[in-house]
Amino acid sequence: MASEPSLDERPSLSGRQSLDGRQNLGERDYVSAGATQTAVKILVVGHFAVGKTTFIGSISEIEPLSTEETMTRAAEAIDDLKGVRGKTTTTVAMDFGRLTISERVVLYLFGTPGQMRFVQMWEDMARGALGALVLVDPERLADSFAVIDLIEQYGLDYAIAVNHFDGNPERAEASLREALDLLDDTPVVTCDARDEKSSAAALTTLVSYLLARAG
Ligand SMILES: Nc1nc2c(ncn2[C@@H]2O[C@H](COP(=O)(O)OP(=O)(O)O)[C@@H](O)[C@H]2O)c(=O)[nH]1
Ligand SMILES: [Mg+2]
Repeated sequence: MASEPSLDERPSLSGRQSLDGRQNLGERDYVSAGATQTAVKILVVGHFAVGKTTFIGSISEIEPLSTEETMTRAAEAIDDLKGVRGKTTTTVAMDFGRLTISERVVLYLFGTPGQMRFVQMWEDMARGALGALVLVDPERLADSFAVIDLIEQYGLDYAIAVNHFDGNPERAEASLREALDLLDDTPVVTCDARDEKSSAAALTTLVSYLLARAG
């Protein structure tokens, strides 16, 4: 038996590209007959404009569901737009996507808004989640504190994905760990939320960590 295909070797799907170039993947593209699949719920969390919608959009094998709305003036007063590049929409509820990472494991991704006014949503979102990927903008680290507090409050294991925005200097992992007060074994990866492979690598790191912890 061949080993499981890596993310780079996913079956090519000639003729199945949709108009926007997104591949319309169906379960049969990945799953052999009789394979038992495990659905894993993963939260993709982070503060406003950290890249959650971008991340799920780049990686989802189904057309991601995203509830973006053009920001109203009212929301502008609430969401902190300082230092946020060209952002004209905000997620009013959540993003949803799916990623098959092996024949047996399918991730269901729930992008969960970090704005404090959505806190009541976390109760539902956290239920049944195996863990969370916390997207962090190294230039706005303080904005991640509340999100990490929430994740810890709900007892979810997590990994940090530092979303690398162009032009920003790399921040040394040690200083980032210290600033975010992370445990030694909490994984920290760098990613570009616009890039499918980079986002997939971040999720794979998280899932390996979660599965190792689940024993
Ligand atoms: N340069 C760069 N821009 C990004 C990256 N990720 C997201 N963006 C942009 O940052 C803005 C906020 O991203 P969005 O996904 O809407 O953030 P959300 O509020 O967390 O869902 C958008 O204009 C994105 O195009 C990234 O990795 N690099
Ligand atoms: Mg969003």
